[in-house]
Amino acid sequence: MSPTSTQQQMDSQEIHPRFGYIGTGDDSPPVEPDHTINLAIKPRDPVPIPEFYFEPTGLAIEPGDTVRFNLASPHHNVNAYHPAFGYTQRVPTDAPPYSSPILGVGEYWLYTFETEGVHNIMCAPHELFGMVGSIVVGSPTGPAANPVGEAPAPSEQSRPPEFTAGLVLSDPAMTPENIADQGSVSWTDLAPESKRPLLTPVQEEG
Ligand SMILES: [Cu+2]
Repeated sequence: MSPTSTQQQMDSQEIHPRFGYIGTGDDSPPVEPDHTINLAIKPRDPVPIPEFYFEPTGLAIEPGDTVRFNLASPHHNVNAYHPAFGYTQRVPTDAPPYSSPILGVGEYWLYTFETEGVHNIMCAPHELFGMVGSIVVGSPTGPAANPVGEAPAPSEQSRPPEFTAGLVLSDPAMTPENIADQGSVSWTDLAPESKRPLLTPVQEEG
């Protein structure tokens, strides 16, 4: 029985346009990355919900550049804001619905951004806590150049970045123009109000 083309592609040493490339610390990647983004967690006492974030949170790159997403802490993924996943279109309209699996500490994911324009990405487990990022590929254009909550309009099948995800992507430092100007925007460049958790844990009854 021959494997499916998807399996062949996932087994190969290529960076797949939908599935990227999953690596571990001691392998040799198929492509040397041009940029690195860390997937991080930082406690914030006394609030029980830590900060979940991409570092840098905003990054300007060129079409064809490869980004290495490093797992500095466990249980994250990288996911495009794509209608195929039920989100409003916040990657260029001709970008594939790309995503990584949930990864563990010591693993990394490589992705080559071929499509020019603004790519809003998120970590699916931690999106609503604000773990989102914006990668400006070549030019600050496309659907994600629109402010969160404006066009493209959500539908019944798609939702915009909500809760802290919406705050982070609306921070003044995270405009596509600022990311393009600065080249890189750190999580520490964002206002504290943009990081505040809007979801709270269930209180245990005494
Ligand atoms: Cu995460």
